[in-house]
Amino acid sequence: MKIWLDGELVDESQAKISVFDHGLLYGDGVFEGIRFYNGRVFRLEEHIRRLFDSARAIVIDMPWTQEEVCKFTCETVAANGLTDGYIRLVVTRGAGELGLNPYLCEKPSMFIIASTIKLYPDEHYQKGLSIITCATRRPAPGALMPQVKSLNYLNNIMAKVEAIQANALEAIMLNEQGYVAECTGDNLFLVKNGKLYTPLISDGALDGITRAVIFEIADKLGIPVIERSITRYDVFVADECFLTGTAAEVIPVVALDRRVIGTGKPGEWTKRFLAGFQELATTTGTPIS
Ligand code: PXG
Repeated sequence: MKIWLDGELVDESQAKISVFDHGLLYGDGVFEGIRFYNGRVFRLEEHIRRLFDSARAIVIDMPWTQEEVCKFTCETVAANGLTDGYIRLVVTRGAGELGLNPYLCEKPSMFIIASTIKLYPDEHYQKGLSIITCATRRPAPGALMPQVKSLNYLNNIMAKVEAIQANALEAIMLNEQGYVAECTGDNLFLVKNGKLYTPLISDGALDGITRAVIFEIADKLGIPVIERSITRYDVFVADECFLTGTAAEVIPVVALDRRVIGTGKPGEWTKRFLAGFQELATTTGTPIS
């Protein structure tokens, strides 16, 4: 596998980062996860824009332009001869002295991995997921900005541990007020009485690219979208529930904390969103070469 690392395509065995990199020492960095389908990168510009916004928000000066990073991303996919898969783009603060001070790091590092990812077994895309509510809370937006896709994922990983230990594949994370924020790596949607609901970004959700794609599809399907605070009650009494994310794509949820949601089967709206997503993902995007 060829990895893009600081301007060069190198063999996987040569793709190394310093133990003094603050990305590793302090989780000081940002990342993106991007999918490509049929030789086209889905929503590439949006992902790169969000990467630059994340970097800006944590005071990392990107030494490349957004156009250059788009080009590097496509080159990495092409160098690995892939047509379908997942890109992991990581920007770290770079190597520096011990101690939190990011200004002592000389320059940021960036690497791009083009590979594959699978969050949930295939069968769950047809039959739906049974998820839990976990005790691990989302950090307050004033502690860790939810829009920033940072390298601080311990919070989500502890939530994932809870899910796995409870024999579930995913967990709903609440914020400190008890409102639903999102799942460990996906945004959440509900359908109730012909309307689509999703948590506010300010309740601790990532401003997901797939979330935005769902808004577009909702517009086409003529279903109103409402962003507002959501509680577990809303999930329990919803007609339908599904999760979205670049890695997860669109996946139905049929139970929360062992309580059946709606009919207990993926709902009709959910299926329409799944189909709408697949259509866009497989027919649009930036050509790799
Ligand atoms: N919430 C969180 C916390 C995420 O990390 C999403 C929502 C979905 O956002 P997008 O923009 O992808 O629709 C994410 C997505 C990985 C990995 O290993 C990355 C994510 C999720 C799971 C795995 O690269 N990020």
